[in-house]
Amino acid sequence: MIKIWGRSSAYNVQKVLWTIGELELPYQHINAGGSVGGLDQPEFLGMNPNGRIPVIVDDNITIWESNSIVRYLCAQYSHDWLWAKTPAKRSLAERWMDWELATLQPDFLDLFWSFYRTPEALHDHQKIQNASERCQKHLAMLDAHLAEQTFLAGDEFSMGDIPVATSLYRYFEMGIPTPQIPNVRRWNGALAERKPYREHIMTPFDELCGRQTF
Ligand SMILES: N[C@@H](CCC(=O)N[C@@H](CS)C(=O)NCC(=O)O)C(=O)O
Repeated sequence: MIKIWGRSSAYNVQKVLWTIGELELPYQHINAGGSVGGLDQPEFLGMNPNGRIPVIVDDNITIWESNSIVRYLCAQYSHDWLWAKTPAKRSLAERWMDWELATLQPDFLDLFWSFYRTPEALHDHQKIQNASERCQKHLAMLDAHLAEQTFLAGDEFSMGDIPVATSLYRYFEMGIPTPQIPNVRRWNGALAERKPYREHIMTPFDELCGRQTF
């Protein structure tokens, strides 16, 4: 059975839980990180020398980096459903996973930390404004892409939807004004019809509000 380490309020852990839910895989969830800690323990560092969550163990393989775990699970268990068979078709999903990690996430995390995880009295309004504008630029591009197709990689749900949508749930729910992005909203609405998304992504994250540790 797959074992996954990581607190369920961590959005990188949520990507993996959502994927496991889509694939209906049995798993054991071990709480780690956050107020539970444990990431600096030798046993945990032996699995992930970065001391970060999520980590999974499946049979004799240990994997860290959330998007790599999502890729592994889809390749290993989705029987060509979430993991497209041809490299060309797969690249349509993979680019959005890499875009999430390299482009959206740095700016979104900047916004999330400066707006949501910093106590209001300590807000740096210029920093929030700058991060918000960078996110809006990314989302305008995403909205234009989704004007042309139902999901990120085409007309069907794929692994490419998981990382981006996981970040965006927080963007929409953290209480900051958001731009008009009707196609992104429509896509989000379609994802909210999926049970694993509702179970693992549409969950409260208020334990992180104003909290600058972990
Ligand atoms: N790029 C890594 C980032 C991992 C990461 O930064 N995880 C955060 C949670 S989202 C963490 O370990 N935080 C420490 C903690 O929760 O104690 C990934 O995608 O897996």
